[in-house]
Amino acid sequence: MKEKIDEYLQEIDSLKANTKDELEQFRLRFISKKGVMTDLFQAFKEVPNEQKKEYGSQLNVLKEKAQEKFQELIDEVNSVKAQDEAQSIDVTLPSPSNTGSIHPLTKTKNRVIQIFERQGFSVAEGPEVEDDFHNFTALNFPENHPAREMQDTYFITKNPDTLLRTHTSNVQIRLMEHGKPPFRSIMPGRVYRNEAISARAHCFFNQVEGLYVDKKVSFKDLKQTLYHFSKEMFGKDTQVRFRPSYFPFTEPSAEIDISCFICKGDGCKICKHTGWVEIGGSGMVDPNVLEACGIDSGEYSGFAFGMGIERITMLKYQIDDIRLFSENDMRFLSQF
Ligand code: 2NM
Repeated sequence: MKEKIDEYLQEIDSLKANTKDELEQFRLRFISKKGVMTDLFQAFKEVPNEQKKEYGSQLNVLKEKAQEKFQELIDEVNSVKAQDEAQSIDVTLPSPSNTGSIHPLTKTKNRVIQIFERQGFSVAEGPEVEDDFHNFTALNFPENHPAREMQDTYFITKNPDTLLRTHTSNVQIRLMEHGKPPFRSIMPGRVYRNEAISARAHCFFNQVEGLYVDKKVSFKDLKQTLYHFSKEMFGKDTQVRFRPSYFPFTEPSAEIDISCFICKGDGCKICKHTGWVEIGGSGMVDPNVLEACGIDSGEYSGFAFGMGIERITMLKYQIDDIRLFSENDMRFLSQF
């Protein structure tokens, strides 16, 4: 009997249980009425009286050990179960909302496209690697115009007739040289200029230009189109002002200013205390440009405009550094 008790004590000591099944097996063997303890107590009845005290206390030790161990095993199995539950995926939970967002420049571009599409414009695209004719010559840039020079334009070293476009006007030229008027399109896209990178300037940025060519298109049409755009983009109370300017490809030419929607004209940092902010340039397409594309400038006239998508986005969201758009910093991007 003593041997049996020692054997069971050792067995209990070394036993482990990770599952409910193993726990139940322990219970059946050492706790339940059909287990080994009942057999032992049965055998105890046969023990001679003078040995009862010794075996009795050993049996009680074994019984207590078994019950202690059983409680330990219950706690262990429960904690394994809790861990499993914590680690497993609950498919009924709502999905986490880190699904990305639309880039602020894309947001602005999409809104600009929407506003002009509602006024009858379609969207046109063209190459970013361009030749001199489509980027400069057809746009009435004189041979020695400063914008053509190395400090502004990225030329391909092996072939200076090939360059990275400095504006999206190359798309207007390609549209006009291959098609017939009327034309009513906007051209969004990336352009390149060899400028020092700072908070306000980058060597690549995005423009949206627009072109409307038909019989009897006038400056009045230009003004109405851009009035409507400005009110849709910046709010219905927005005032628009055209300021005389110069571009090689338009005559007359005008800068487009809108009333400052931050301070409503009172003066602030954004509008440098003038009450007005510049959003782009515009003008009537120079007859030389129409003729370079094979369009009769006696029969047709047109207006064109251009705006910086970064500039509009920076105004709209009050972003003070153009470099943020191309740094892919999630702390910036996730705000949109
Ligand atoms: C601007 C400002 C004014 C413009 C003109 C033309 C074209 F091809 F029709 F001559 N395209 N884009 C234009 C006019 C662009 O950007 C500030």
